[in-house]
Amino acid sequence: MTNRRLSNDTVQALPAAVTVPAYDRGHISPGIVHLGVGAFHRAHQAAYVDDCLTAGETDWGIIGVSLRSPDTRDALAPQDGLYTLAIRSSGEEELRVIGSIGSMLVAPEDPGAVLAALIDPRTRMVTLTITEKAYLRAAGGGLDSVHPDIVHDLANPLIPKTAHGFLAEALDRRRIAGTPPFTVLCCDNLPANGATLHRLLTEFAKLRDAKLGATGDASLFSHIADQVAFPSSMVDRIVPATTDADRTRIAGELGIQDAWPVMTEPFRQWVIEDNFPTGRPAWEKFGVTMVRDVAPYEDMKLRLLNGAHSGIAYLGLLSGHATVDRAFADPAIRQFVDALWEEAIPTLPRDAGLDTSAYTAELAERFSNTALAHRTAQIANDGSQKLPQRIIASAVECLRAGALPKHLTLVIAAWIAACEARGKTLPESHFTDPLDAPITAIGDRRLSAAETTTAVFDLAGYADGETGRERLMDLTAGHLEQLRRGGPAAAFAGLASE
Ligand code: CS2
Repeated sequence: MTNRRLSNDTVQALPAAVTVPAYDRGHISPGIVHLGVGAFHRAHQAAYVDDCLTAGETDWGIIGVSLRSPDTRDALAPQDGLYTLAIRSSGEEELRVIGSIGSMLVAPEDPGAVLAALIDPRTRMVTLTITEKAYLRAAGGGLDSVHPDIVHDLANPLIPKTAHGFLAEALDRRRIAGTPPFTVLCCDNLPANGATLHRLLTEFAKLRDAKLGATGDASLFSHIADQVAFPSSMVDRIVPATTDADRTRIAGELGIQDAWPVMTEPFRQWVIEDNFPTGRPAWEKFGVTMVRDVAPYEDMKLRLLNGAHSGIAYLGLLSGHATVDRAFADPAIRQFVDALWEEAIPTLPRDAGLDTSAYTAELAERFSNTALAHRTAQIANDGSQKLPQRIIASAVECLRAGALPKHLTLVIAAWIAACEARGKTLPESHFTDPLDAPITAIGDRRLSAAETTTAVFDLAGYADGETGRERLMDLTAGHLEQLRRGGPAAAFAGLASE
């Protein structure tokens, strides 16, 4: 196998079956700075933007920023930012080289360069996929103002570490320079993600104003509260982590090396609130749905897709299934997911025109895609940050409506049981969570199922202030007891006998 790498020089000589950028990359100017240039972004937004660049919208190139690790930049910089997107369905693979990421920056190496890109007047939009935990929400949902990185960024505004610190400093400098603010488009799996980020950033700006003594016209808080657009969006595409076997297979197909190809499914969806005062690409030409209100789509996706995903991940791990398709082919898990959907669907808005049966039928097909090998351990990461919007929210509403969220609460119990299984029946650190230290400390106390559940709910702030909280903890504790006694089989049997 050749050692030649994918790059601007080699891309035109790829086999004809591989789709390559059909535009002159030298004539693209950057209009978007993206924070969190991981695999999901490269399979989703970067592909939609690539469509727009192909259609001649040349001023929407992407500058990709990693807030933490240099890995993506190290893999893609020698490739001029090019990478292969492998679109896989059971039995077929389509390869497409994406050219929309023009350059990449690694924030910890050079925060000044990231700020320079953000304040460049050509940057009209900042998009984010930084994962749930990087929004640094405290258990109650507000900004975790005592988080060391927030404390750092308030003390050192010129060398920020967090997305909040970068956005605040850049918006302030643009305000002072008289440059219109960029639009901030959140693309993470959070409910009302634009409004949530807007709220967190205004909280950050308030603390920053207080520290800098900025009041009146100099207040960043008022500027962000009144002048900056934060459209919400629902993003969807399943993106399993790339393996070495994928790299070898793709190199074989291309005839040259690609250090970091991205794997994905044929399905893609993006629903965006149409609020872009500084302009946007004509995404709607490529299947993006531009709407006034994203909330119903977001809730449907978070509660049906992601909620089921978390259930499949934890129950799958406890049942010995390494991938989503294998877990979903297990009749007991399949039946569980159907029942979970039945519980969650009535919590969705009825008047928004959502077709939940078509949606769940399509999800069942997507979860059955054997070519993806989407690992249950990948989805299991960061459960404490994911369950509130995927499971707890629907469980609370289900109770409010007088129904019993038996299946939803089993997902919470399965998460706790999967955490307890690490280092025992599951490998140590098989998945991780920002609350790992306190979760492990709770496990080490060998408490009863009820005591453990209460300690975990308190720690993660689940259903805080909700009248149904005790009931949710009771249901969860009952499931946890069964899981500890006899694994998923006992928990499923318990559900059936109620
Ligand atoms: C998954 C999501 O890892 C996870 O938690 O549930 O990444 C999921 O694959 C995407 O949201 C699909 O759009």
